Amino acid sequence: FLSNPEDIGVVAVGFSGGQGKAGVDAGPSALIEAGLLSQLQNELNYKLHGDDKVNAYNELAPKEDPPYRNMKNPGTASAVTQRLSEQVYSHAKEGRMVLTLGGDHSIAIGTVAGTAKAIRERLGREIAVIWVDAHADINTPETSDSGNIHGMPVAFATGLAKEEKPEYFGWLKPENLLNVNKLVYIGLRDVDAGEKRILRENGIKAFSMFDVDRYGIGRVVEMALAHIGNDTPIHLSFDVDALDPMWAPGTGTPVRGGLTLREGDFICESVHLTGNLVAVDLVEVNPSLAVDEQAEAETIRAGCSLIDLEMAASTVTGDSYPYERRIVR
Ligand code: 5AB
Ligand code: MN
Ligand code: MN
Ligand code: MN
Repeated sequence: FLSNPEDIGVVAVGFSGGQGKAGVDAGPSALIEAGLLSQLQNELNYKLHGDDKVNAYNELAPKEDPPYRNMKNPGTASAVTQRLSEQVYSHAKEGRMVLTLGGDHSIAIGTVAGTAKAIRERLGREIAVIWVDAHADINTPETSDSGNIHGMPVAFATGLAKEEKPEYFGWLKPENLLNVNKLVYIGLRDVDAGEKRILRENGIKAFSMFDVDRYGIGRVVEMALAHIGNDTPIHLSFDVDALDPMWAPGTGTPVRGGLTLREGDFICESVHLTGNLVAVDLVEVNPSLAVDEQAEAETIRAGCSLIDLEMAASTVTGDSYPYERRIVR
């Protein structure tokens, strides 16, 4: 079976060291206080595993963590993501769908590593990743201008960024890695020059906001799913900044011209409906960066809506599976 449809492993990650702005470590507690988990448990009848306590990963920061290969907080980010990868792995190994609440997007180095390994062991399969984001997050330490690791997780997750030293992501082994052919982006609109080169040279599939306008979100999701294959376990990594700042202003690197909340919801609902979803990350929710309380509440509400994993189409029409399913549970 792919995963027990009713079981979700929850990991809340209070970590902000992948970038420079304070407050993103408070994202998970804000989402949980707003009812994200109780909504899954009480209204949607999922069985939640793991603790709803937030892992205070910021506290793992050593006293000294000097830059390495241009990366900021490299030792902390490496230690945090390594630990996180083990938590995610143990949930996924049990057949639970893993829900990780961030935290900045550097944590996806750990979540993808954990799911990739667990799914290889449990199903003998490679995972696919759908990365929903305004940004490509595929800088290597050398192409990055900022040195912020939240702009690099895809490079590490795919092995495009390589490192031997275990204290600086050298703990990533082949079984933790994602095949670049199984990666697809939706929502891009702010991609660095070096990242564009990496995407082009590796033939990575990407649907930018231009494509969303051109084809509509329905066809974009269909094409994204067709690219990774109908029979592939999917890890969805959702950066809330993929949404237009109108819907999610409380985030560290907002970019105008983004997805509507409804388009974001549609992506989550569609991927869930495939029956192939094995993990979801929701990251970069930073309540303290919203201009006022209302903007803060909007951002949290948007996050809760993305994750309610309600099958809108099916509950209304009874038409459960508009997408072709090949993996038998
Ligand atoms: B996020 C930028 N490309 O590398 C960089 O929010 C931004 O996880 C990265 O998508 C944004 O610093 C990272 C300029
Ligand atoms: Mn982003
Ligand atoms: Mn991101
Ligand atoms: Mn929703």
